[in-house]
Order: sequence, then C-alpha cells, then structure tokens
Amino acid sequence: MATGFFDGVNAAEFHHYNPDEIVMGKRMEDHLRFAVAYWHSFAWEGQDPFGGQTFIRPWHPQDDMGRAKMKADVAFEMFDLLNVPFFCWHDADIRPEQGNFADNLNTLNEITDYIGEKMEGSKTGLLWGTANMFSDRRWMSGASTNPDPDVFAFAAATVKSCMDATHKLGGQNYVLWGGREGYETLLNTDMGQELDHMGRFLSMVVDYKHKIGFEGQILVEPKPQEPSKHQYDYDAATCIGFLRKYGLEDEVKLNLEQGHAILAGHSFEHELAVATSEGMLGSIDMNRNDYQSGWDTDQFPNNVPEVALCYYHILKAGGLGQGGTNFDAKLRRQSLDAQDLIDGHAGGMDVCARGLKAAAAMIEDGGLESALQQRYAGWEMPVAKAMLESDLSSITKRVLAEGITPEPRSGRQEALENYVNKFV
Ligand code: XUL
Ligand code: CO
Repeated sequence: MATGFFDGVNAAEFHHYNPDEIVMGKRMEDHLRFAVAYWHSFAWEGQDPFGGQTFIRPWHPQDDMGRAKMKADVAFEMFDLLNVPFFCWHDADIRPEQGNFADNLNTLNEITDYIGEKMEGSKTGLLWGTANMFSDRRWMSGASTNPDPDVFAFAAATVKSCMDATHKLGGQNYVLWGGREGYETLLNTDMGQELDHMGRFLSMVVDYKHKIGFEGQILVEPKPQEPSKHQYDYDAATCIGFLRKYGLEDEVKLNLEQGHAILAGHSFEHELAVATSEGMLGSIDMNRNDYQSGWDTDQFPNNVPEVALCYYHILKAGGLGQGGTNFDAKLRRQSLDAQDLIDGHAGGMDVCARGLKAAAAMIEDGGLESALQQRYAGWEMPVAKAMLESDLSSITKRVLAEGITPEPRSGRQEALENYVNKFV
C-alpha cells in the first residue's frame, strides 16, 4: 500500500539521463550505477550547526521500529520513482539506535529482513552498506582507534553485524568511512598506536569477508577532516600508503567523494587519477561542496565540466566495475517538499549523464590521449627505456658523450583546455 508521501509529486524529469542509451558500447545505467544515500534523503532532519530540524516527515521521530519500516516504504517508493538501480545505508539510518549492542543487532536484523522483502519487489539493489561509527556519543574518541578497548570491541561487533546484513541483502560493496578515526588534539593522542589498531581492525574486516564468502569489495573512504580536526584517511594517496603499510593493498579499494577531495585541497579529478593510476578505484560518492563556505556541504552535483573530467578518468580506467555513483548529497534545509527530493536526484542524474557523455566523446575522439602520447613519445625510444635500467654514472657518461642538452617544449595547456571545452 502506498504511503502517500509522494502523492501529487511530478515525475522525475530527465533531459540527458536515459538508462538504455548506449555509451561506448554499454547502457548508460550500467556505466553510472546510480545509488540513493539513505542517510541524506531519509534520516537527516535538516539540522545544521546553528539550527535544528526543518524537515517534518511522517516517519519522525526516528526512534521507533514501526516508523523505521514506514521510512523504508517511502524510500522504496522514491527508488521506483527515480528508477535507480541501487541504494546505500548506514545501520543508524535504517534502524533506531537502541543504546546497547544486542538490541542494535536485533533491530538491524529485523529491518534488513523487512528491506530484503521490499527488494524482492523492486529493481533497486544494494550498492553498499556501512556502519555509522561517528554519531552516537560512544564513538566520540574514535571507533577502531579509540583509546578504550571496549569501544574497539563494540566497533568490531557493529561492523560484523553490518557486513552480515550487507551480505544478506546482496550488497556489492562494504564501505568504511572513519569520521572519528583521527584526533581533536595531538596532546592526548598516540598516533602510531591508533594507526596500528586501525590497520589490525581492517585486516579483521578482510578476514571476515573471506570467512563468510562475501564477494563485494571492501572500500575505505578518504576525507581529511570534519567532523574530526584530522582524519587518518586524509586523501587517496594517504589511504593507499596506509593500505600498503598493513599489507591490505590487494584487498581494499577506495570510495572517493567529490566534496572530500575539495576539503583535502584537491580536485576530484586528482583523487581519481591517484586511485586509477594504482588500480585502486572502487566506487564514487558524487556530490559537490560550496566553494566559498569551505564546509562539506554535500550538495547535488551541478558542474558539468568537472563531472565530465571525473568520468573521463573513470572511463579511461575501465569504468566503475562493481562500484557505482552514490549520491552522497542532500537537499538544502529549506527544501522541504517531497518534490525537492525527486528534483535533487533527477538533476544530479542528468548532470552525471551529461558528464559521462562528454567524457565518452573525448575518449572516442582520442584528442587528449594522442596529446599525452606525443608528450611522452621520447620514452618510447629504446635508449630512454634502457636508461631506467641503468645508473647515475652511466647516464652521466652518455650525457657527456652525446652532449645532451634538453630543449624545453610547450605543455600546450591552453589548447587542451580549449579542446575539453568543445565537449562540455
Ligand atoms: C561523510 C560521508 C559518509 C560516508 C559513509 O562525509 O561521506 O556519509 O560516505 O559513511
Ligand atoms: Co561519502
């Protein structure tokens, strides 16, 4: 039975997104693999640091299992209206917090059984599940990096329960974002010990994945700060170094987020280039930050040139694979209507579709790739390749013998920017 929440709402309007359109030999839906983030659309109530709830929804207050089920009913109605292939959740988005592990486990099992039944009648699958180990006060000093071993234990049990639930629902990935895995002040922090605990924790996650036969990818999500002053998973490069240190580089990939890249002082393109050059791109959280406020504003994407360059890197690396495009994006707190939820997502999907098509056109045209090949053409020469196998003394002999004097050449940046502008 319909909840009535979306009564009178106009259908999603798409001008660029067409799931069945073929782009580079593949359906657009299969390239983009859109997901709705349960937390922003259904759990967040409109609070900001200066003001409380602005959204009044029929499933509020969110402290009751009956209303958690109503929230799931509404969520699946929206997934159908948007025709999205995936959604994502934290445990705390889908079930009310109970204050102790046993009851959290029972309610998680009950609500994921309920959601599983809803999934049977829907096309929408689970892109990923995750544990919220940052909102409740028990996590204030970290989860796996907490100085209190009881919190580490609670975190281990919580992640196990969320991995079990993700596996039960056929999830394609499991994500860990460490919102409190970092510090507020180094005066009370043993960074080396905390990082060792975080590395050990992640190894336990990987072991458990294999133990239960979960075929999804394990992903960590970089973000430099907010809520903590400093988070250990600062950016893609830091995470890759961390994974290598603890021997997890073949087991764990990255879930990269546009807004987090900006907070780290990078572009999203940069983060994608770092991950793809290491073969470690797992999935993306698509959104945008306000460039003036400096906060993680999690808005729906609306900058086609930026999005096009992101999908350019993704397509060049062979696509999103088992990952997807999760809208880790929320409405503005004044956008109160059910219609706003539809419009925000439809707009974001359209922007991504335009970006994907522009990226595919650039790849098919090959202009950027051939410019890149020309720029590095010298390295195709046998003498250049041999140099990488030699040593400083032999190279010096050759520089003297041949009188090698490099001739600087233009990087042609303006021409390349003009080229991109033809497609976006
Ligand atoms: C926070 C953030 C999270 C993760 C999942 O900035 O991005 O929602 O995506 O925990
Ligand atoms: Co995110």
